[in-house]
Amino acid sequence: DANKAERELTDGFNLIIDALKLNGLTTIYGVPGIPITDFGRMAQAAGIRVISFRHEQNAGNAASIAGFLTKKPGVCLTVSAPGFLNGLTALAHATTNCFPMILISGSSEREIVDLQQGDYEEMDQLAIAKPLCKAAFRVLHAADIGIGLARAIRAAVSGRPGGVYLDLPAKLFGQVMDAEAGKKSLVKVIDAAPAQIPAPEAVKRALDVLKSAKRPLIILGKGAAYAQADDAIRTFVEKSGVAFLPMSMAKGLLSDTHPQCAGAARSTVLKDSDVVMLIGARLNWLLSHGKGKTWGETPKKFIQIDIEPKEMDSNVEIVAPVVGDIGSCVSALLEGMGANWAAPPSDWTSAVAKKREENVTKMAPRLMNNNSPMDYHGALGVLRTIIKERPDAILVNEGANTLDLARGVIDMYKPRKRLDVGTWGVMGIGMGYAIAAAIETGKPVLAVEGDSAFGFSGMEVETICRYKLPVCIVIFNNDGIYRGTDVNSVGSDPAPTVFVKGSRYDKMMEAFGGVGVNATSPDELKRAVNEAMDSGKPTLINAVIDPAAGSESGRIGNLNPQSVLKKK
Ligand code: OXT
Ligand code: ADP
Ligand code: MG
Repeated sequence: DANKAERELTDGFNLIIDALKLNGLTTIYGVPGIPITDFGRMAQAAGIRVISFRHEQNAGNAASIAGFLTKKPGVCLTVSAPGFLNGLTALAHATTNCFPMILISGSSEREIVDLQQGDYEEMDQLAIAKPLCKAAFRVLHAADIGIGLARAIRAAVSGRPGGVYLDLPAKLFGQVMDAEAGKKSLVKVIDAAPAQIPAPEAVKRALDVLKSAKRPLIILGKGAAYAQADDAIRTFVEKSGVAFLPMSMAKGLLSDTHPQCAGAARSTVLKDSDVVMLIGARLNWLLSHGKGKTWGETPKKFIQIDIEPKEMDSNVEIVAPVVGDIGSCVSALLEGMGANWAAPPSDWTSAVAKKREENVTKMAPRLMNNNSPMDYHGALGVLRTIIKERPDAILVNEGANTLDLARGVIDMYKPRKRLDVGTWGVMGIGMGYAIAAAIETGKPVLAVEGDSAFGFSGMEVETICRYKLPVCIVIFNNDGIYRGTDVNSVGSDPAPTVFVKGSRYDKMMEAFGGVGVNATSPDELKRAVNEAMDSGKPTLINAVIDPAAGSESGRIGNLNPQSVLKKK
């Protein structure tokens, strides 16, 4: 009757799996080891997709972007102390970027950790995670697993989304309880991210300010992309007739080729606009905090739509705050506009269009060169056409010059297709994002990577090959960070910004059975990328870029502190 007894019992392992499945969390990104190895095996056997990485930071980045793409928390699973800390960077990054994610980490025995008696991988993980994420919870009893996960899910996706830490001590996994009681203890979260309806007065105030504008501008941020209110946003922007500026990850929410898109007239619209409506974008460093030279002399009135009330007035006065979820807010605005909304003055819209055409025309010839070694524009011109022909593909992008120039050159046509370094400008998101994008969407992924940027997550090419993912990585190899030309004037060590010259990253891919290509001209690059996108085979293209082509820190060199004492 041992069998009968077993049938009537459940344990921590099974309850965690059941709780995840009950809530539709069917993919786990992680790295196995004590105390979670068996858990991963059992989860896989129970039908959960377990994607096993080479480093937790990449698994965590994958989980965070899965959250951004799906509005469900991405799940990352790590071992105690060092694995936890590796994942924690990604958790903090998710929180900073407002992506919903749950970092689940095994941990060592509380009794030993709290007395600091030197347990295996001892660390007070809950205390360390707390200041770096939106919420942190620990489950000590199997009967609380259901509630613990429910709290984690709600905390991650409701209000402003973010990262949540869930601490599961090793002992919990093996804890046994009555199966029936266990089943009853699970919680299927109802309405995890409730609609937050804006106040009618706030909507009216915003419309009044927008109506009064002579030179209005709408800025779309990645919060607007996350909201998945694509139709409402498109209708609102078109009905208003207002020029829109997409932040990097909001590109494609409306096509970059849309007649109202002011992406190619950025300086002009920031300087000369009089009313600016922010939709899911913060006035942080990426928008020069809403003041100073970038914003010109014209006095501004800001309207801001955001789910987080504390975001209002964070940098400058917001004359019309609209607090709520973007879907509800934009729908309410649309309704309030009525049937006869007047388009903005045509001198403004045509001034914006003129500036945009000037910049586009200026850039066009640079994109058509077939130089070898390549410069950024020659290589990006090719990739721009490939994305135009394959608008469903997902573009992952990191680096400095490789990032900034690709953002400007490569037009996006559909929402949530451009994934990049985000609010922190962090290197290392590349392979984690590429893997999760392929897993979550099933679409082909093109990862455009600086050679330095790639190095932060490069070992995951093995993961890409192992899971046979349709990921094509193009490394813009200019022999270094920003440029490959720096020299050390006093000794024989290389300068801190340069790498081994003439490296062949394509060989890394071949080591794991993927396709490696060395491309020295735009024509070769084009052929190789198209082949990869057609075949869906894991491919890495080493694109040889002129080491002198880049500039210091890409387009944000102004943020580097300067030494007045530096010898010339
Ligand atoms: O209007 P104007 O005339 O001004 O023109 C603008 C647009 O209107 C126009 N435009 C267009 N023209 C024509 N056609 C089209 N389609 C078009 N679209 C736009 O172009 C200009 C510019 O437009 P843009 O780009 O929109 O505007 P701007 O002014 O640049 O916008 C400002 C910003 C701030 C919003 C924007 O620049 C931005 O989003 N920047 C993000 C920058 C960022 O995050 N950078 C990454 C960090 S840099 C540094 O920190 C690096 N590190 C250190 C490090 C990091 N980050 N992380 C970790 C964990 N450790 C260390 C490292 C190590 S970068 C780096 C590696 C770099 O080396 P790599 O080898 O990887 O890369 P390479 O540089 O290639 O060697
Ligand atoms: P970007 O970097 O593209 O400018 P940010 O990350 O700075 O964008 O801003 C995103 C903003 O969107 C955050 O302030 C966040 O609170 C907000 N946000 C995220 N999701 C929603 C949503 N569903 N409804 C309303 N606001 C949201
Ligand atoms: Mg480089």
